[in-house]
Amino acid sequence: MTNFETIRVERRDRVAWIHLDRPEALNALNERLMRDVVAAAGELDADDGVGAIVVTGSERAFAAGADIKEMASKSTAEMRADDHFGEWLKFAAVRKPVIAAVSGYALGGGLELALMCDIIVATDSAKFGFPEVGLGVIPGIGGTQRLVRAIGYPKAAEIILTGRRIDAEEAERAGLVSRVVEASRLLDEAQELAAGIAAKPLPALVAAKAAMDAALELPLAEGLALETEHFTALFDTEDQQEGMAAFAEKREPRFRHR
Ligand code: DAK
Repeated sequence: MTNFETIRVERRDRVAWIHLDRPEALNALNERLMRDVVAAAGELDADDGVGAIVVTGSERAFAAGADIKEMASKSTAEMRADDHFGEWLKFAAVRKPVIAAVSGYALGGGLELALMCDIIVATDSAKFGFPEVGLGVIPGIGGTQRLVRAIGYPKAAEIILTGRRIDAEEAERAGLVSRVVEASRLLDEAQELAAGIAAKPLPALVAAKAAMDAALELPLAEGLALETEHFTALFDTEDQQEGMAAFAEKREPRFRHR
């Protein structure tokens, strides 16, 4: 694994952890951090020994947004020319399940990073929001698109247009967060959740994620056709044969993730 400046990568069995590690800036997403996260996620996605990835920050901040100081003096032409955040699309395209374990602030680009993950687990101290309009801009790493798809237009509109922060309880009610846990339990709960997922056959996980992604993009008939295609293709995998044989033989399956 490459050496990184702004993150730490850790492996626990089939679960890989990406710890955002810029404490001096509350994990604000500067260009270096983006490149580190995208490179690490790419390596872990390609590693057969990894079944799920968890992204987390510190107790105080998951990530407090894109790095305001880095972009403050840029012009429209400069922002357009360096496609500053285009790389994040590669993170969103990771094939394996990704969990965001959020404590503290997940604001702006930090919330957008969490929205690129499949599941968000949060502590009761978590605070989510899009402060961008108050900075004279709008969410620009997918926030306007993914929040609307995640929780529906009216609630997303209130969050984006007011810049108001919501707490973990409100985020869970809105359907943004799948579970809220005590601060001291966050890493253990995320590990248990990720390990439970990673123990499942990898081809099925990848197919399920691809099919769910299609639900956000395609008309229903096309999505259903794509689901059928993924479902059918799994019948040539060893894990499908093992999973169904184990069921019939009333024993635990031994998946080989292929
Ligand atoms: N950027 C840079 N530095 C940040 C930062 C950020 N987003 N957030 C915090 N920091 C730094 C602070 O400046 C401070 O540094 P020093 O002054 O000590 O050097 C340090 O982290 C600790 O922060 P505070 O002293 O402010 O800590 P507090 O507990 O008092 O407040 C806070 C925590 C999270 C409420 C506050 O730091 C805050 O409001 N932070 C900014 C939150 C925010 O507005 N986030 C949205 C950023 S805009 C793009 C697409 C998308 C975007 C950009 C470009 N393109 C397509 C190109 C996205 C934009 C955003 O995310």
